[in-house]
Amino acid sequence: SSSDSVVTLLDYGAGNVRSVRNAIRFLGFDIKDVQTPEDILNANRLIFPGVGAFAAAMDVLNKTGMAEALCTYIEKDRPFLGICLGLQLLFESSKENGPVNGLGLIPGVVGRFDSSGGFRVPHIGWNALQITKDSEILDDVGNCHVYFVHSYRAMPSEDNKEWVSSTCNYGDKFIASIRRGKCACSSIPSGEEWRANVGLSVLRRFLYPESTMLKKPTEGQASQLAKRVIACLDVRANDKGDLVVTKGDQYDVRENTKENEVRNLGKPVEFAGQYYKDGADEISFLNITGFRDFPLGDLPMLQVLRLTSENVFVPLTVGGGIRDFTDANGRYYSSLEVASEYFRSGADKISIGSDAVYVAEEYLKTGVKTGKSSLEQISRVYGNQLIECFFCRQWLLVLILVEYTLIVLDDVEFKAIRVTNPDQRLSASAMRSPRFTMDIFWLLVCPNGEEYAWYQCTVSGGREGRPIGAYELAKTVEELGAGEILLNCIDCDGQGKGFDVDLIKLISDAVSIPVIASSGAGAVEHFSEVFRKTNASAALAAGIFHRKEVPIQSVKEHLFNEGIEVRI
Ligand code: 1PR
Repeated sequence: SSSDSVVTLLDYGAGNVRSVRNAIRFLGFDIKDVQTPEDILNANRLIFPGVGAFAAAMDVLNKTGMAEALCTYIEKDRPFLGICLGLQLLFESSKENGPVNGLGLIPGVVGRFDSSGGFRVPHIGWNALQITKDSEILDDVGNCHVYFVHSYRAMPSEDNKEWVSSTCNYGDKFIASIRRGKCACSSIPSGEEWRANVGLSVLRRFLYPESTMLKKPTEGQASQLAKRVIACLDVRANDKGDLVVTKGDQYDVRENTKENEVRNLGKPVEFAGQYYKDGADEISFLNITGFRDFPLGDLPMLQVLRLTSENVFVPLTVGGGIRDFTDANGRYYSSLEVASEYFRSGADKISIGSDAVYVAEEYLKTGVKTGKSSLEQISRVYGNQLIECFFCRQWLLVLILVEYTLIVLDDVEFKAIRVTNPDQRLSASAMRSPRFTMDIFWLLVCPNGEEYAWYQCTVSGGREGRPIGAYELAKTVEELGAGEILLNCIDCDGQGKGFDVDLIKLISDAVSIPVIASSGAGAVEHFSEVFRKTNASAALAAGIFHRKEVPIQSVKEHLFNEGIEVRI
């Protein structure tokens, strides 16, 4: 292909930049991967999707001589699009595991968000941009929500203001993108924007400089971090071995028929594609038999991820079976290897359920961080205690400075356990629940007048209760490196009577990382209720969408009309 239809891509292999490649090809360009510093110097247009730890990236760039070539290329004002870390590395240094020197082209130091103001770190979700100077490639993005996942950011200053083209507010007003001459660093909002041309328009504007603005975004559409509405797809093999979307009723996924077959709602890739089009802010796959199968052997699941990630451009979470594993041949696979395969297949976040409970129990027993647990292994590579991580999948986000925080979701299930007095509780989460005491159901099932409930963690898809409570688990996994908590409540799962607001409030008040409310959504009002009564950052639902009772857009319109910030 002529050099004019080639994009030189600097992908130094720190992670999956699949969506960048998909987008470049979608816009009609071929890709030439950088192999040597000369490839950088000879590029007609260079895109640098930065994924990975600041220090590790700089180490690769310095060792290969690419750091010097990059500086020369940018100083010659050649067309350059830095994405995420590709932007961050241009600054003087980063405090991530640092200080670590960057390329030093932009004055400023990248530092960690200050969570003291009650802002949950990592900053996850769809937030608003403030365009601060003319930057054609962002023309279609102003006033739109774009997705952020990060714990670090750089701040505008007198020394770097000539570079800054947009900012975003999250406690701090941080730099969201920069531009000088032909050097534009931002990330393109991916996800639905690709299809709705916002994300693609940014890349299109970079690759086709003579192109014009697609559409002026609606003024005032976005003002702050939006609450997220997440669609969840429980998947498992049915009795014929096909990987299908199913849905439990308090985790029971079998039909009440003579055959007692696994409930089969349809094909995972099709469901995910439809929910993406319907406006889901994220999509979660939960491989509900993963706890007993070997994920890396579950090729259909990996294939579902690969196919889905080609057409769904909102964050994809996958959970099920992520733990250390030894296969039938005695081959050992670490949880890091299992998670990495999910990432390479297209996942953006992973969710650890059962193993997180065992890990937390062990830590509570010994008080020792061995560094060998699934949470520690994975968060060390993709996110550490300070949650600096590199996101596996390159999110073309409108911004960013920051490390992507691999969100090691902790996906735990709880059952409410009734006790007659707090002394029986195994958990600080035992609580007098006005809802329970007022609940006729409670009185019927608790003839002995129990007044307290604690939330017991379960594993293996709710099949086994463990001697650890919700409160302890949440605090422990946050300490071990989880970046977000997906909170399932078996009692409410599939009931359609609303989220367990008591549980969600207990947990979202207990941790400083984002919490996703899950289980029980049955009406649009349940979403506004959980956001009003708890500090949940997102609400996840399955049955209400699968049963086509309420479209995702109706939930968002309801939230919007209730004055709750959502991405429309
Ligand atoms: O334990 O790390 O292998 O992960 C297994 C994952 O699969 C965990 O996230 C576990 O919660 C989930 N899981 C296991 N068994 C089931 C089951 O249903 N038999 N499903 C299961 C979890 C819950 C979702 C959703 C809400 C929404 N399904 O459907 O989280 O409950 O439901 P609703 O809106 O319909 O009420 P591991």
